[in-house]
Amino acid sequence: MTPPDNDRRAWLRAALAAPLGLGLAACERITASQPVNRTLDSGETLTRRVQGMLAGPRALAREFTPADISKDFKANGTTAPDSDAYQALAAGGFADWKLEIGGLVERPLSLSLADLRAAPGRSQITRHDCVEGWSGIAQWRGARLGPLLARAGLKPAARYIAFFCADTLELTLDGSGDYYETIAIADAFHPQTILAYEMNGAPLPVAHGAPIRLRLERQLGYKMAKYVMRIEAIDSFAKLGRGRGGYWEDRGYQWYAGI
Ligand SMILES: Nc1nc2c(c(=O)[nH]1)N[C@H]1C(S)=C(S)[C@@H](COP(=O)(O)O)O[C@H]1N2
Ligand SMILES: [Mo]
Repeated sequence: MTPPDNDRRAWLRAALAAPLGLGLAACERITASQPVNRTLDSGETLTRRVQGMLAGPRALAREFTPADISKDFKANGTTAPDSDAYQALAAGGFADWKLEIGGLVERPLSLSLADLRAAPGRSQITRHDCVEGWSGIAQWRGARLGPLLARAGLKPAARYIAFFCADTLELTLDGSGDYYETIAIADAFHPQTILAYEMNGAPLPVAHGAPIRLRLERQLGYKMAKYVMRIEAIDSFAKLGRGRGGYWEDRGYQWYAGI
């Protein structure tokens, strides 16, 4: 009989090989095809179960030291949203920017950058892994998402948190090219899940998502929405974008994307 420990490792290997091992195309391009998507989805459920089993929902992603910080952290996907509204906010140093937190909450919030800086925060040095195969280590400082959601008061029907961004990555007639992401409530309350307003000790640069970007440290890079303008608690993501839970998920990538 196989000892359970070996069994688990084999599972983990299979689960981890699935999302990264198929030679998926770059995040900037739209190429994933339907048959590939189905293969990926079976690995997805496995990754999620294995992550829950081995690590537990509260396990922390590895943190690094200042000496590990990457000299050259790649900026990927959108690096400068081109809408007039975003450009105007950026020109004003985001002084007029407000983060809306709404949807299935008792008390919708509208928060300035100063409000976020005053909220319970966290700083962490972590590794960002992009599905394309590159990674980078940086220090991120931001407001913890959990306490903000607690302040807003989630209604019982809330199952996911959705992030709506300022950028359109693919021009479409129906707006389904606007970047958005959704995550599970449990991951939103993970201690390392933050709305980062600083990278490596400086205000978050536009290329990396100013004024704030999500850091979800146990997931792949595409989950970490940059240029977040609005957050909503929702019960289903079926009606957002093309219904698969995120910009890249709508184009074939996995929803949970655990690493
Ligand atoms: N709004 C928005 N968020 C985004 C993207 C994007 O194009 N737009 N790209 C994603 C991808 S694929 C990755 S790898 C990371 C890149 O973050 P970086 O630019 O800080 O490296 O952001 C993710 N979040
Ligand atoms: Mo990515």
